[in-house]
Amino acid sequence: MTEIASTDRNGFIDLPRELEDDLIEIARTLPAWSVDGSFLTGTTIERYRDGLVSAPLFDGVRDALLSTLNNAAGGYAVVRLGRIAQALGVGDQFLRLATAILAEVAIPFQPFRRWPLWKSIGTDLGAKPGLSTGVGYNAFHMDLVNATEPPDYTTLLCVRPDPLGEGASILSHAREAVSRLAPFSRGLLRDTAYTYGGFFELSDVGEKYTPFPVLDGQPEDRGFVRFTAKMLAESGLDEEHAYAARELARQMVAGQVSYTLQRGDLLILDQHRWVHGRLPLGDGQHRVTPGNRRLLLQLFLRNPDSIGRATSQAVRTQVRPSLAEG
Ligand SMILES: O=C(O)CCC(=O)C(=O)O
Ligand SMILES: [Fe+2]
Repeated sequence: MTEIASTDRNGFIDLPRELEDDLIEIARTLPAWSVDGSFLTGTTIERYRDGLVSAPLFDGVRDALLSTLNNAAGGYAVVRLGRIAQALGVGDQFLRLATAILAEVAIPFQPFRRWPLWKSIGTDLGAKPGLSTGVGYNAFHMDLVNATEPPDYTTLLCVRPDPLGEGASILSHAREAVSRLAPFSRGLLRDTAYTYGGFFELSDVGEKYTPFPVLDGQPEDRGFVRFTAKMLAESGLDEEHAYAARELARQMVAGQVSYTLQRGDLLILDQHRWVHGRLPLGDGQHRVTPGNRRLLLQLFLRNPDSIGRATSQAVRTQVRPSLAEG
Protein backbone atom coordinates (compact mmCIF):
# COMPACT_ATOMS: atom_id res chain seq x y z
CA MET A 1 0.00 0.00 0.00
CA THR A 2 1.34 3.39 -0.96
CA GLU A 3 0.87 6.22 1.55
CA ILE A 4 -0.09 9.46 -0.16
CA ALA A 5 2.50 11.09 2.05
CA SER A 6 5.31 9.28 0.30
CA THR A 7 3.95 9.34 -3.27
CA ASP A 8 2.29 12.69 -3.54
CA ARG A 9 3.19 15.22 -0.94
CA ASN A 10 1.51 17.92 -2.97
CA GLY A 11 -1.90 16.99 -1.61
CA PHE A 12 -0.89 17.89 1.95
CA ILE A 13 -1.21 21.42 3.18
CA ASP A 14 0.54 22.27 6.43
CA LEU A 15 -0.06 25.75 7.76
CA PRO A 16 2.75 27.98 8.95
CA ARG A 17 2.76 28.14 12.74
CA GLU A 18 2.11 31.86 12.77
CA LEU A 19 -1.02 31.32 10.68
CA GLU A 20 -2.18 28.53 12.98
CA ASP A 21 -1.88 30.91 15.92
CA ASP A 22 -3.84 33.59 14.07
CA LEU A 23 -6.55 31.13 12.99
CA ILE A 24 -6.97 29.89 16.56
CA GLU A 25 -7.78 33.46 17.60
CA ILE A 26 -9.96 34.12 14.53
CA ALA A 27 -11.96 30.92 15.06
CA ARG A 28 -12.99 32.24 18.48
CA THR A 29 -14.60 35.26 16.82
CA LEU A 30 -16.45 33.59 13.91
CA PRO A 31 -20.24 33.73 14.25
CA ALA A 32 -22.50 30.68 13.97
CA TRP A 33 -23.32 29.95 10.32
CA SER A 34 -26.73 30.29 8.77
CA VAL A 35 -28.20 28.35 5.87
CA ASP A 36 -30.75 29.28 3.27
CA GLY A 37 -32.44 26.04 2.20
CA SER A 38 -29.46 23.70 2.03
CA PHE A 39 -26.77 26.30 1.23
CA LEU A 40 -24.56 28.34 3.51
CA THR A 41 -25.77 31.94 3.21
CA GLY A 42 -23.86 34.66 1.41
CA THR A 43 -23.74 36.64 4.66
CA THR A 44 -21.98 33.79 6.45
CA ILE A 45 -19.57 33.33 3.57
CA GLU A 46 -18.69 37.03 3.62
CA ARG A 47 -18.22 37.14 7.40
CA TYR A 48 -16.08 34.03 7.38
CA ARG A 49 -13.97 35.44 4.54
CA ASP A 50 -13.47 38.70 6.44
CA GLY A 51 -12.23 36.64 9.37
CA LEU A 52 -9.82 34.54 7.33
CA VAL A 53 -8.28 37.39 5.37
CA SER A 54 -7.48 39.21 8.59
CA ALA A 55 -4.69 36.61 8.92
CA PRO A 56 -1.89 37.89 6.68
CA LEU A 57 -0.67 34.42 5.71
CA PHE A 58 -4.07 33.01 4.80
CA ASP A 59 -3.97 34.12 1.16
CA GLY A 60 -0.96 31.91 0.47
CA VAL A 61 -2.71 28.87 1.93
CA ARG A 62 -5.87 29.54 -0.05
CA ASP A 63 -3.82 29.80 -3.26
CA ALA A 64 -2.01 26.54 -2.46
CA LEU A 65 -5.31 24.81 -1.70
CA LEU A 66 -7.04 25.99 -4.87
CA SER A 67 -4.12 25.11 -7.09
CA THR A 68 -3.79 21.66 -5.46
CA LEU A 69 -7.47 21.00 -6.09
CA ASN A 70 -7.59 22.47 -9.58
CA ASN A 71 -4.33 21.57 -11.25
CA ALA A 72 -4.31 18.80 -13.81
CA ALA A 73 -2.31 16.39 -11.63
CA GLY A 74 -4.24 17.22 -8.45
CA GLY A 75 -7.84 17.02 -7.37
CA TYR A 76 -7.64 16.36 -3.65
CA ALA A 77 -6.01 18.00 -0.66
CA VAL A 78 -5.58 17.33 3.04
CA VAL A 79 -5.50 20.52 5.07
CA ARG A 80 -3.80 19.68 8.33
CA LEU A 81 -5.55 21.46 11.17
CA GLY A 82 -4.37 19.17 13.98
CA ARG A 83 -2.63 21.84 16.00
CA ILE A 84 -5.67 24.09 15.75
CA ALA A 85 -7.93 21.18 16.80
CA GLN A 86 -5.61 20.60 19.75
CA ALA A 87 -5.97 24.21 20.85
CA LEU A 88 -9.71 24.63 20.24
CA GLY A 89 -11.10 21.10 20.52
CA VAL A 90 -13.33 19.93 17.68
CA GLY A 91 -16.40 21.90 18.69
CA ASP A 92 -18.31 24.84 17.24
CA GLN A 93 -15.34 27.17 16.93
CA PHE A 94 -13.26 24.62 15.09
CA LEU A 95 -16.16 23.66 12.79
CA ARG A 96 -16.75 27.31 11.93
CA LEU A 97 -13.11 27.66 10.96
CA ALA A 98 -13.21 24.47 8.86
CA THR A 99 -16.43 25.70 7.20
CA ALA A 100 -14.80 29.05 6.48
CA ILE A 101 -11.83 27.37 4.79
CA LEU A 102 -14.13 25.15 2.71
CA ALA A 103 -16.23 28.14 1.68
CA GLU A 104 -13.11 29.45 -0.08
CA VAL A 105 -13.21 26.36 -2.33
CA ALA A 106 -16.95 26.20 -3.15
CA ILE A 107 -20.29 26.60 -1.41
CA PRO A 108 -20.92 24.35 1.60
CA PHE A 109 -24.34 22.70 1.48
CA GLN A 110 -26.33 19.92 3.11
CA PRO A 111 -27.90 17.65 0.51
CA PHE A 112 -29.29 15.25 3.15
CA ARG A 113 -32.28 17.07 4.55
CA ARG A 114 -32.28 15.06 7.72
CA TRP A 115 -28.64 15.79 8.61
CA PRO A 116 -26.96 19.00 9.69
CA LEU A 117 -24.35 20.78 7.56
CA TRP A 118 -21.65 18.53 9.01
CA LYS A 119 -22.90 14.94 8.81
CA SER A 120 -21.43 12.62 11.35
CA ILE A 121 -19.83 9.34 10.25
CA GLY A 122 -19.25 7.38 13.42
CA THR A 123 -18.47 3.72 13.98
CA ASP A 124 -21.45 1.43 14.41
CA LEU A 125 -20.66 -2.19 15.22
CA GLY A 126 -24.19 -3.15 14.17
CA ALA A 127 -24.00 -1.57 10.71
CA LYS A 128 -23.19 -3.57 7.59
CA PRO A 129 -19.37 -3.56 7.58
CA GLY A 130 -19.01 -2.04 4.09
CA LEU A 131 -21.31 0.89 4.76
CA SER A 132 -20.33 4.37 5.79
CA THR A 133 -20.51 3.76 9.54
CA GLY A 134 -19.49 0.08 9.38
CA VAL A 135 -16.16 -1.33 10.51
CA GLY A 136 -15.22 -3.04 7.24
CA TYR A 137 -13.82 -2.18 3.83
CA ASN A 138 -15.83 0.63 2.23
CA ALA A 139 -15.04 0.06 -1.46
CA PHE A 140 -14.41 2.80 -4.03
CA HIS A 141 -17.35 5.05 -4.74
CA MET A 142 -18.41 8.60 -5.33
CA ASP A 143 -20.98 10.14 -2.99
CA LEU A 144 -24.57 10.65 -4.23
CA VAL A 145 -23.74 8.59 -7.31
CA ASN A 146 -27.35 8.25 -8.42
CA ALA A 147 -28.13 11.98 -8.51
CA THR A 148 -28.04 13.90 -11.78
CA GLU A 149 -25.91 16.57 -10.05
CA PRO A 150 -23.80 14.99 -7.30
CA PRO A 151 -21.85 17.37 -5.05
CA ASP A 152 -18.77 18.74 -6.82
CA TYR A 153 -16.64 18.05 -3.75
CA THR A 154 -16.94 15.74 -0.80
CA THR A 155 -14.96 16.56 2.33
CA LEU A 156 -14.12 14.53 5.42
CA LEU A 157 -12.91 15.97 8.69
CA CYS A 158 -11.28 13.62 11.15
CA VAL A 159 -12.48 14.18 14.70
CA ARG A 160 -11.02 10.88 16.02
CA PRO A 161 -8.97 8.37 14.07
CA ASP A 162 -9.49 4.66 14.77
CA PRO A 163 -7.68 4.13 18.09
CA LEU A 164 -6.65 0.72 16.74
CA GLY A 165 -4.65 2.51 14.05
CA GLU A 166 -6.53 1.29 10.95
CA GLY A 167 -9.33 2.71 8.78
CA ALA A 168 -7.11 4.53 6.28
CA SER A 169 -8.84 6.59 3.60
CA ILE A 170 -8.29 5.30 0.06
CA LEU A 171 -8.39 7.48 -3.03
CA SER A 172 -8.11 6.73 -6.72
CA HIS A 173 -8.05 8.91 -9.82
CA ALA A 174 -11.19 7.64 -11.56
CA ARG A 175 -10.36 9.13 -14.97
CA GLU A 176 -6.91 7.59 -15.03
CA ALA A 177 -8.46 4.25 -14.09
CA VAL A 178 -10.87 4.64 -17.03
CA SER A 179 -7.99 5.46 -19.40
CA ARG A 180 -6.33 2.13 -18.58
CA LEU A 181 -9.39 0.11 -19.64
CA ALA A 182 -9.81 -1.69 -22.94
CA PRO A 183 -12.00 0.28 -25.40
CA PHE A 184 -14.54 -2.54 -25.21
CA SER A 185 -15.05 -1.98 -21.48
CA ARG A 186 -15.16 1.78 -21.90
CA GLY A 187 -17.89 1.36 -24.47
CA LEU A 188 -19.99 -0.69 -22.06
CA LEU A 189 -19.53 1.90 -19.31
CA ARG A 190 -21.05 4.53 -21.60
CA ASP A 191 -24.32 2.59 -21.67
CA THR A 192 -27.19 3.74 -19.49
CA ALA A 193 -27.23 0.41 -17.71
CA TYR A 194 -26.30 0.98 -14.06
CA THR A 195 -28.43 1.55 -10.99
CA TYR A 196 -27.72 2.10 -7.35
CA GLY A 197 -29.69 2.68 -4.21
CA GLY A 198 -32.51 4.92 -3.10
CA PHE A 199 -33.00 8.65 -3.34
CA PHE A 200 -34.75 10.08 -0.29
CA GLU A 201 -34.93 13.46 1.35
CA LEU A 202 -32.22 15.00 -0.77
CA SER A 203 -31.91 18.62 -1.84
CA ASP A 204 -29.97 20.43 -4.52
CA VAL A 205 -28.42 17.41 -6.19
CA GLY A 206 -30.74 17.43 -9.20
CA GLU A 207 -32.99 14.45 -9.73
CA LYS A 208 -32.76 10.73 -9.23
CA TYR A 209 -30.68 9.27 -12.04
CA THR A 210 -31.57 5.67 -12.77
CA PRO A 211 -30.39 3.87 -14.74
CA PHE A 212 -27.23 5.90 -15.38
CA PRO A 213 -24.09 5.51 -17.49
CA VAL A 214 -20.77 5.34 -15.63
CA LEU A 215 -19.19 7.52 -18.33
CA ASP A 216 -21.43 10.43 -19.24
CA GLY A 217 -19.34 11.94 -22.06
CA GLN A 218 -19.32 15.34 -20.36
CA PRO A 219 -16.16 17.41 -20.00
CA GLU A 220 -14.11 16.56 -16.92
CA ASP A 221 -15.12 19.62 -14.90
CA ARG A 222 -18.81 18.92 -15.39
CA GLY A 223 -19.30 15.19 -15.78
CA PHE A 224 -18.49 12.34 -13.41
CA VAL A 225 -17.24 8.81 -13.45
CA ARG A 226 -20.46 7.59 -11.85
CA PHE A 227 -19.15 4.63 -9.98
CA THR A 228 -19.75 2.84 -6.74
CA ALA A 229 -18.45 -0.68 -6.22
CA LYS A 230 -21.72 -1.34 -4.39
CA MET A 231 -23.69 -1.21 -7.65
CA LEU A 232 -22.06 -4.51 -8.64
CA ALA A 233 -24.41 -6.19 -6.19
CA GLU A 234 -27.56 -4.59 -7.66
CA SER A 235 -29.97 -7.03 -9.17
CA GLY A 236 -30.65 -6.66 -12.86
CA LEU A 237 -27.08 -5.83 -13.90
CA ASP A 238 -26.24 -8.02 -16.88
CA GLU A 239 -22.97 -9.94 -17.08
CA GLU A 240 -21.30 -7.75 -19.74
CA HIS A 241 -21.90 -4.49 -17.92
CA ALA A 242 -20.96 -6.07 -14.59
CA TYR A 243 -17.70 -7.23 -16.18
CA ALA A 244 -16.84 -3.70 -17.36
CA ALA A 245 -17.60 -2.24 -13.92
CA ARG A 246 -15.44 -4.91 -12.25
CA GLU A 247 -12.59 -4.07 -14.63
CA LEU A 248 -12.94 -0.42 -13.66
CA ALA A 249 -12.99 -1.34 -9.95
CA ARG A 250 -9.78 -3.32 -10.50
CA GLN A 251 -8.08 -0.36 -12.15
CA MET A 252 -9.20 1.93 -9.33
CA VAL A 253 -7.59 -0.41 -6.83
CA ALA A 254 -4.44 -0.57 -8.98
CA GLY A 255 -4.14 3.23 -8.81
CA GLN A 256 -5.02 3.47 -5.14
CA VAL A 257 -3.31 5.77 -2.68
CA SER A 258 -4.07 5.69 1.02
CA TYR A 259 -3.63 7.83 4.06
CA THR A 260 -4.83 7.49 7.64
CA LEU A 261 -6.50 10.76 8.56
CA GLN A 262 -5.30 12.23 11.85
CA ARG A 263 -7.33 14.34 14.25
CA GLY A 264 -7.93 17.72 12.62
CA ASP A 265 -7.13 16.57 9.07
CA LEU A 266 -9.57 17.92 6.50
CA LEU A 267 -9.70 15.90 3.27
CA ILE A 268 -11.22 17.68 0.26
CA LEU A 269 -11.84 15.65 -2.87
CA ASP A 270 -13.00 16.65 -6.36
CA GLN A 271 -15.71 14.14 -7.21
CA HIS A 272 -15.41 14.87 -10.95
CA ARG A 273 -12.04 13.12 -10.95
CA TRP A 274 -11.52 11.08 -7.78
CA VAL A 275 -13.31 8.26 -6.02
CA HIS A 276 -12.78 7.37 -2.39
CA GLY A 277 -13.33 4.68 0.20
CA ARG A 278 -11.96 3.30 3.46
CA LEU A 279 -9.88 0.33 4.56
CA PRO A 280 -11.26 -1.80 7.43
CA LEU A 281 -10.99 -0.50 10.96
CA GLY A 282 -8.83 -2.44 13.41
CA ASP A 283 -10.06 -5.77 14.78
CA GLY A 284 -11.51 -5.70 18.28
CA GLN A 285 -13.67 -2.56 18.11
CA HIS A 286 -15.94 -4.04 20.79
CA ARG A 287 -13.09 -3.49 23.26
CA VAL A 288 -12.99 0.23 22.39
CA THR A 289 -15.56 2.32 24.27
CA PRO A 290 -18.08 3.86 21.83
CA GLY A 291 -17.00 7.41 22.67
CA ASN A 292 -13.43 6.59 21.61
CA ARG A 293 -14.20 4.97 18.27
CA ARG A 294 -13.33 6.57 14.91
CA LEU A 295 -15.43 9.62 14.08
CA LEU A 296 -15.42 11.70 10.90
CA LEU A 297 -17.62 14.58 9.87
CA GLN A 298 -18.62 14.99 6.26
CA LEU A 299 -19.58 18.11 4.36
CA PHE A 300 -20.35 18.63 0.67
CA LEU A 301 -19.50 21.52 -1.62
CA ARG A 302 -21.11 22.83 -4.75
CA ASN A 303 -19.46 25.01 -7.38
CA PRO A 304 -21.40 28.19 -8.10
CA ASP A 305 -21.73 27.20 -11.78
CA SER A 306 -23.52 23.92 -10.95
CA ILE A 307 -26.11 25.47 -8.61
CA GLY A 308 -28.62 26.23 -11.35
CA ARG A 309 -28.59 22.68 -12.69
CA ALA A 310 -28.74 21.14 -9.23
CA THR A 311 -31.55 23.19 -7.75
CA SER A 312 -34.22 22.88 -10.44
CA GLN A 313 -35.70 19.78 -8.79
CA ALA A 314 -35.68 21.44 -5.36
CA VAL A 315 -37.87 24.22 -6.69
CA ARG A 316 -40.30 21.69 -8.11
CA THR A 317 -40.20 19.74 -4.86
CA GLN A 318 -41.57 22.70 -2.94
CA VAL A 319 -44.51 22.88 -5.30
CA ARG A 320 -45.23 19.20 -5.75
CA PRO A 321 -43.68 17.09 -2.97
CA SER A 322 -44.91 13.91 -4.62
CA LEU A 323 -42.55 14.44 -7.55
CA ALA A 324 -39.48 14.37 -5.34
CA GLU A 325 -39.30 10.64 -4.86
CA GLY A 326 -39.84 10.04 -8.54
O1 LIG B 1 -15.25 6.14 6.51
C1 LIG B 1 -14.67 6.75 5.63
O2 LIG B 1 -13.50 7.08 5.70
C2 LIG B 1 -15.39 7.15 4.38
C3 LIG B 1 -16.88 7.12 4.48
C4 LIG B 1 -17.50 7.49 3.19
O3 LIG B 1 -16.90 7.53 2.17
C5 LIG B 1 -18.93 7.84 3.13
O4 LIG B 1 -19.63 7.72 4.12
O5 LIG B 1 -19.40 8.27 2.07
FE1 LIG C 1 -18.12 8.42 0.58
